[in-house]
Amino acid sequence: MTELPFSACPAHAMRTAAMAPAFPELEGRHPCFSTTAEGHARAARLHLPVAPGCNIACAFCRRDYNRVEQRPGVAARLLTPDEAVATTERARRLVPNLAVVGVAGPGDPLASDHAIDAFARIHARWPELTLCVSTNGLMLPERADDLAAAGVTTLTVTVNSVDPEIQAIITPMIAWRRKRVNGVEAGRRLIDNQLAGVARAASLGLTIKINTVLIPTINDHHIGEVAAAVAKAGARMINVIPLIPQHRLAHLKAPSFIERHEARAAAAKHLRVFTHCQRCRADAVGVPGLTDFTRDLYGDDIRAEPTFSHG
Ligand code: CLF
Ligand code: SF4
Repeated sequence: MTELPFSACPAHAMRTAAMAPAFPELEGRHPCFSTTAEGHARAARLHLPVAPGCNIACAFCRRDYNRVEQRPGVAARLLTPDEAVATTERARRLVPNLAVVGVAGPGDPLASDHAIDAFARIHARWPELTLCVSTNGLMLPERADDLAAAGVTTLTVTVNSVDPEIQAIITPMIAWRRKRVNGVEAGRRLIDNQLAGVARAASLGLTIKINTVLIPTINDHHIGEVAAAVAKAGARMINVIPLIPQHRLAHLKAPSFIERHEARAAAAKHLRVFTHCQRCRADAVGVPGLTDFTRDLYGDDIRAEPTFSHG
């Protein structure tokens, strides 16, 4: 197990510790739905990299298989649903405070059946584990019921814009009903599905967080509108994630401290803001930002495969 340097500054830790938990039933039981520093540090999560492909093309997404990079979209290897069950069994022995099993990539968990298959098997065997998924939301209206039936109770949807013109810059292309859709039409379809999917998942009782990638010059003036729209649809929290400039957005700067603060303040008018995000890998294991069991769990079993991801 590797101890990671704790990244929150003391002032931040004091401020968040002073606030009441957003979800008392999840506080200390789910690192990404705990809103106090103490609650965040208590429970570990296991990410199972079972999602092979993606159905949209985000301009900032560069998926990769390697052991070194700490960011979304990266995993050492892909797991089959069978391997995911065996990996969960090993992780339960290795990680004493394991409470959450999630799928957050490397591709989109709803672009194939792999994640839902893995969840159903894990839920049947260990119903006490909280199951968590992070998706781009394109397939959410169709798959929200399947997620709930498979035992998933916490959901993250990445919503980067609620304006199709802005979305067309961030995600210029999607695959919808076996056809490629481009530009503003793609943006409109993605946003409509995300909001309808959030509403459906909320009606099924899932607890929903939104991840919004803060992209300077593209959506930085628009974060409050995103937060207002997703709150209306049924989301309960938002996580504003600073862009990692790469792929087609490699020319942009990562948002500054002030830009991040302003975006979170705009979001906070509508939703509770999550501030402990560590931009995890798709195969991360441990408490985000505090402990890392990835090497203990996977050893040196690295397979170079084509790259897919979710961020
Ligand atoms: Fe994983 Fe995401 Fe579930 Fe957490 S991560 S699927 S909600 S169990 Fe958490 Fe990591 Fe940030 Fe994600 S710190 S990148 S928000
Ligand atoms: Fe797909 Fe996620 Fe990458 Fe976007 S960031 S292309 S949703 S894997």
